[in-house]
Amino acid sequence: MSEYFPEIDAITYGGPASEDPLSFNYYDPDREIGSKTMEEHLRFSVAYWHTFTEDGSDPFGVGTMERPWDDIDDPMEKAHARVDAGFEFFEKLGVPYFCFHDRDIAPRGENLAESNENLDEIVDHVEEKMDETGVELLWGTSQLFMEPKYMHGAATSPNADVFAHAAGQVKKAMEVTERLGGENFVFWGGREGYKTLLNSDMGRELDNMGRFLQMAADYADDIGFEGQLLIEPKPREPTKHQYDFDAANVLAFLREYGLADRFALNLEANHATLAGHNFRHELQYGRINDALGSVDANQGDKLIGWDTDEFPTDVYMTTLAMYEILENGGLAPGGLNFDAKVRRESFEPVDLFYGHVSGMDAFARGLEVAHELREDGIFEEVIDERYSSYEEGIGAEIVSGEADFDSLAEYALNNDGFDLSSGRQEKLESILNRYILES
Ligand code: XUL
Ligand code: CO
Repeated sequence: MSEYFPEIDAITYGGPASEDPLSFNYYDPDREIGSKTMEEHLRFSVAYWHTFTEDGSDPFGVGTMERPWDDIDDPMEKAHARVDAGFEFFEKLGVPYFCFHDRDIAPRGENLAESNENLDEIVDHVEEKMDETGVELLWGTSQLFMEPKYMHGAATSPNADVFAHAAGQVKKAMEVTERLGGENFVFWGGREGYKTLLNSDMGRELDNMGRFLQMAADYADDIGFEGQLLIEPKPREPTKHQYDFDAANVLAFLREYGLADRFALNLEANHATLAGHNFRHELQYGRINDALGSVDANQGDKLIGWDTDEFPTDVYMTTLAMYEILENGGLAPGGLNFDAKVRRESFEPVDLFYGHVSGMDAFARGLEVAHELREDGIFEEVIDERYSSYEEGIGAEIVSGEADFDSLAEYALNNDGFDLSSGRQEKLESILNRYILES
């Protein structure tokens, strides 16, 4: 069988001093951090779409990528070549997982039946490669946004035939995810949202989205899919008002439709910043609501107003993300999926390796620092102290429910001193920098 990336050897750990950019400076899969190895903490996954089907086109230009399967014309033959190339890539990089959309691993056919046939043929091949390499499926998902039929949305389309078609597509994608032992199944809203209320019935669309997700959860039960069901929030893109705007909005939706026990969140860094939050905010919001399920690891560019899906290299961000993930007790059965693509100017196959190595190292370093910060109780101590007035006296009465407005007013009328303390933000930021740079 041909090798698709012959110029690349397996990427190994070289240590912080290694100057080889095709080695890891920090990611040492078997190294124990606390009670787990780095590999177990980080659960890295490669996104099939960005790595094997992305062509580098943007609204201003055509594709730029040079890929080893470019010369193959037949779409099924090309899909098979991508599977072989994909598993060679996963093995050389040393990632335990990958993620896919139904339509990125196999080409769509003339109709749903033909698309399903294509998918079955490619999934047979994927299954063989999974058995051969031991690489596993973190999650599968359905691509419900690319084809013209989904122009008005899928579950929220005003056209019931489109709703039905989307259901048929998701049913099949769930079946193949189950067959491949996928640990999660993701719903990203795609075009679920609207451009104008002049032609949209928001209430009806939300009800339909609730119905669709209920049917999906029921079907997961029917086929015995034990993986986690995940919703991936994202604001503003591609529609103006996306229904799954951010973590808080998705949780409100799930509660309204009685779905909160069935779905957790797949939180993406670039989606967080597009929603006007930083990544840590979204992760913590998910965590405190017992809904932090998995992560799409990437970063955006604040000078560009769209989803640039860059590889996550910002160690400040990865440190705080790993802090939340450790606070969450880890991500399993979720993981860190690189929903990230190389720039269209980085068109050579080797750039796919550089991108992933830099992202894996940034998260591995973030894990090391976050672990140290927690071991030393740096923030915990400050936060506990900051809220200590709720541990005794009137604060304890507020928390226990003993206090009411009468008793609080009575207390306030007789209390004219406030023992306020400094927030010490600057001191904490300086300690955080010291840990990132020195620990
Ligand atoms: C879109 C996005 C998707 C989902 C899966 O912005 O992030 O790739 O992760 O559909
Ligand atoms: Co994503």
